[in-house]
Amino acid sequence: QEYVLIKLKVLAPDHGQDRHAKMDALLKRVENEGKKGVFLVPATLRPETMYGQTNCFVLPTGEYGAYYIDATDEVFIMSARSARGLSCQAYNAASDIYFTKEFGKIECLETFSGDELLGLPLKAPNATYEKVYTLPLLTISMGKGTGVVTSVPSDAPDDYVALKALKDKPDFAAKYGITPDMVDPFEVVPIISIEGYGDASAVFMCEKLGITSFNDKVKLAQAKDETYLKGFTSGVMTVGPYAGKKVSEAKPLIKEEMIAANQAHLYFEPESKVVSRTN
Ligand code: ZZB
Repeated sequence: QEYVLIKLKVLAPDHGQDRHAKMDALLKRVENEGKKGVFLVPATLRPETMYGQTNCFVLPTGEYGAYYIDATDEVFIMSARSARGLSCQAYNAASDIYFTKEFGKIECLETFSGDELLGLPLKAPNATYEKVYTLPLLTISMGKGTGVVTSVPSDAPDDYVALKALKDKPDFAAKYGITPDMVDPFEVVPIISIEGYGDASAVFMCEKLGITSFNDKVKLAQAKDETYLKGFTSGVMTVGPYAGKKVSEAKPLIKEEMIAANQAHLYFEPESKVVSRTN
């Protein structure tokens, strides 16, 4: 499975939350050492949807690490499992450069619980919003991708349901230290138009199937499958430099551009069956 790692830059925590002490210290250390920044690195199959990002998700009880990437002189926040995977992969196959100096070895500078990453401000590449926040998502699998997920509620039904729950239930959000200003300003951004589904297919499908929560598992899976398929086969971009182009044509172009701009990298992992056996 080929994923695209998207680099969301961690900005200085701006809510005075005690749980951000470790991140504050890491950001200072990275700055003092002249390294190029700390990034949350969600794995996605839909790089063309990054215009619609409204937030990033982590699993509150998940375990994450801050890993030093020699190839870019940056620090990536991801699961230990995915960091190990990355340390075995080429950063640039053509020039034989690997992500880390030593094959299969990666330096962990700090560890974080998902909770310690919640409420962090981030700069997300291609996003319409200048700054987005890290929010909780309880259905994240730590055995897939990097354990970090970027949120596109216009085109991902899971993301729409999760963001809506945090907006509609301030008590639920408060339980995770999420304040209204981290969710309320972030409206769905329409980015892809699909005939018969409007310009925010995930919202359309959730409303059509009457999905109100994560308990509607079967319907959510159906909504996800249908938006995936329709988005790719008949979606047309409505934003960005490829507005008017079909998703199937724009996707590889946007992917290559993001990689060339150092906003994204390729990340490979074994097919899911193998992943679940080894985890
Ligand atoms: C942005 C995005 C925009 C995504 C969209 C989907 C959609 P798959 O097919 O099951 O491999 N994801 C990535 N890692 C995880 C994880 N550890 N736990 C839960 N979800 C994860 O799914 C890959 C997609 O699932 C990824 O692509 C990511 O969300 C999420 F408009 O990134 B995606 C209809 C889906 N649309």
